[in-house]
Amino acid sequence: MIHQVHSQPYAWPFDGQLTPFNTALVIIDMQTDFCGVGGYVDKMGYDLSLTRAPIEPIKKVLHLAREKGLHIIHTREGHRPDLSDLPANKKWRSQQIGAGIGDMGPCGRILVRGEPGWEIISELAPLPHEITIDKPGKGSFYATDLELILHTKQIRNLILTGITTDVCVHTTMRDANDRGFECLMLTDCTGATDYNNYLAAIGMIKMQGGVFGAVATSEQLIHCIEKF
Ligand code: C5J
Repeated sequence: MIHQVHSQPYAWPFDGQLTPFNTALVIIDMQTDFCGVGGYVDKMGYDLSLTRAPIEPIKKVLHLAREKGLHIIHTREGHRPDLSDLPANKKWRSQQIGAGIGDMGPCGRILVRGEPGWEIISELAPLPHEITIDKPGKGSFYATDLELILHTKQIRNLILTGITTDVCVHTTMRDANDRGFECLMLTDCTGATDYNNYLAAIGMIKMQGGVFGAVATSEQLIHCIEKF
């Protein structure tokens, strides 16, 4: 049976091969450091309402995805406590903007694994059987076992959500598309530190007939997977 989401610029997935077994909901970096008071994004001085906006829509999609048996994958950006996996230029850049990775902040050491700010927010906490990918970079494939897991579980379709749209979500989507995964980004389930960048990131996906995949609202996805 063919299932497709009424997405743009094409109905997703391209071939209608959408089942709970070949599809994962990927929730990227919904950590206090990116959307909580006192976290990394807050310390850099950005408006937290932009990165908090996707919390409720993701909650709704996550609830239904769990009910329908889709694969659920969470990611966390962060570094080892000894910072041995933190490139010097990333450390330098974060210090320039007043939120040095590894430095102490109101939520513990910024973007360091095991610290309170690095944890996924309680509203979207992973269940014990769900997969969590710890990544040192923006993309979810770089220096992780995500691709191995997707191939092992025969997952071909990725529904991308999380923060930030123009950085970690986009890097992951571009990388996934190059690897042959069929990607859908949910526009209300993602947010950026800059609203114009959020809009531009959505535009970039839709260009050239869907150069990195397709986009839809959570409602459009829900309408489709409710039928599973
Ligand atoms: C950033 C992310 N923006 N999760 N990380 O540094 O998008």
